[in-house]
Amino acid sequence: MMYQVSCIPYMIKTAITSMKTGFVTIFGRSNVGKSTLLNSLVGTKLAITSPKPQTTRQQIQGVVHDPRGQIVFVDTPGIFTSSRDRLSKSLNASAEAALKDIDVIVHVVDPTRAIGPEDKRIFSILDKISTPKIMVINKMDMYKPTYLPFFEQEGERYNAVIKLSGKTGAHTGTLVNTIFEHLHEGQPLYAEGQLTNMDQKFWFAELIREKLFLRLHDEVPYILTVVVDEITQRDNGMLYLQARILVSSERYKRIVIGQGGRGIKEIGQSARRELEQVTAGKVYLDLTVETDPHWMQTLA
Ligand SMILES: Nc1nc2c(ncn2[C@@H]2O[C@H](COP(=O)(O)OP(=O)(O)OP(=O)(O)O)[C@@H](O)[C@H]2O)c(=O)[nH]1
Ligand SMILES: [Mg+2]
Repeated sequence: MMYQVSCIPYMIKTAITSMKTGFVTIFGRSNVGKSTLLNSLVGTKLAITSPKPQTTRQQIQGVVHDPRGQIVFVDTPGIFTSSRDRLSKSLNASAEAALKDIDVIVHVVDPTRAIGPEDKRIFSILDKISTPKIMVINKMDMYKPTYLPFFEQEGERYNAVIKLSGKTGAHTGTLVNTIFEHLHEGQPLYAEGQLTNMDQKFWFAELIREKLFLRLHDEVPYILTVVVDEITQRDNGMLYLQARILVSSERYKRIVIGQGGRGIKEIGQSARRELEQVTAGKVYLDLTVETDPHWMQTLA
């Protein structure tokens, strides 16, 4: 009798809320493909990506809506140990903060590179956390990833190890299935169909910053940021965007603008093409370069 009574509320609860929801942090060293994986999982380009390290600077949330429930993925800046500069410190702090109050941690590794000090630091951070952990061995589309066995040897630290490719999307479904095994029933975290927490100005600024990352070399991508000040839908159907590239000194301003303005012109053109693709319409981009030695203070 006692058994039956205590069982009834549980059954009612399951009938009403049959949805599993939770937050999942995508964590790892720089350049392993965290942002590429987020985009692949969500099915839209939310986060910018580049072959250069330290591309992601802020946590970005991307939502997977599924008949089983909702997974909110949190993309994070890559963990970086070789540099003690202000940007690296702020990026590491932001990444580690994203491990708090979440349901599953996805540690992404790159089997084409040897286990480095960043991976070792991550192993020791994760060993102290009891949250369910999944190691994702990414870039499995590459021919014979040399360091695969070394990462596989570390598999015991994790609840599961999944090999996939964020670039091609191969086996990302296995990752989603495994995450759902570790999530609990709960209320929806996002409205139906909403894919991210980013506002449009920040998202567009990121898309412009990606073009700067892809085109500029050495230290230049790291001394700048992009701010979008205005987005207006004009009567002629064109989307008008006013954006500023902030650089830390006059010397870098000259590099970004380039000889005869050629640099900024090319960046503007490729950014406009990308913005037209994501908005599926015509875009007018008003892009200027300004010196602001204090822009980095705006980072957390
Ligand atoms: N071949 C291959 N390349 C990939 C894959 N995933 C990512 N990449 C490439 O790896 C590079 C880094 O990708 P990102 O997604 O920017 O890496 P990240 O971990 O977010 O990097 P940070 O934000 O700098 O920490 C880019 O050149 C991607 O195209 C993959 O599955 N296969
Ligand atoms: Mg990234």
